[in-house]
Amino acid sequence: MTTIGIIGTQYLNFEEQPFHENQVIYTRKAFTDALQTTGATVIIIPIDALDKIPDYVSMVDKILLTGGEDVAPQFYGEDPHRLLGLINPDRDAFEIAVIKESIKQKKAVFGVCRGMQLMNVALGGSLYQDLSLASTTVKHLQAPTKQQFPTHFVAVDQTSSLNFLPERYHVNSYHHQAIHRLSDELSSIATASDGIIEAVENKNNRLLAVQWHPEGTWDTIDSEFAIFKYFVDVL
Ligand SMILES: [Mn+2]
Repeated sequence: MTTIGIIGTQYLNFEEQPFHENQVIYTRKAFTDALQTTGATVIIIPIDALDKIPDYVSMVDKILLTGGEDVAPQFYGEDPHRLLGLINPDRDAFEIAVIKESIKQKKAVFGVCRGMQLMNVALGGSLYQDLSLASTTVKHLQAPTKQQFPTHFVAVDQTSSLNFLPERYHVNSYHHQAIHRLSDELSSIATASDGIIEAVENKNNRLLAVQWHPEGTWDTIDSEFAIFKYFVDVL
């Protein structure tokens, strides 16, 4: 049995919360559905004091970092650009410490979207605060097009952990930020046609992350469910 800990997302702002104006900690059901379908046991870990992190990480076999807010640029030494979106520095600090503790305890970490960007920042990399600051014409923010529709291609490194995906692969895309300076501790293993990094890994430290949203397609596209299977069974 493999136990996966998902770091919970927070709704803190009244105007964006549908839960009777109560602040909540939550995760997308698609994540728990996909992971439970692999046979994994899943728990949601609330954001807490940093000194609790060794306990939380020790309770699980692997960690999932989900999507959400922009990573606060203070964590890579920049001021906020005017196109920066909503941030939650408490969540950033907690998840950055979770990544470092997971490496220390030799536990695997899988990041999705913001989770990939945060992994890069945690390991010394930086982000484009908005894709208009990068030279690209590919549409990486496909909303309002639904998540079950892949919209742009990526080239997958066939020597990487994601070699069970085809070299020319089609993914959905819901990001307005992207990796700028890649961490020395990560390798780019998938890129869009404009050069934007779409997946990273560190095999020695059991780190893997994708910029797209496999939880939006896991129940309709076999290769996307295979990413969750790889996370639970292999990573
Ligand atoms: Mn993209």
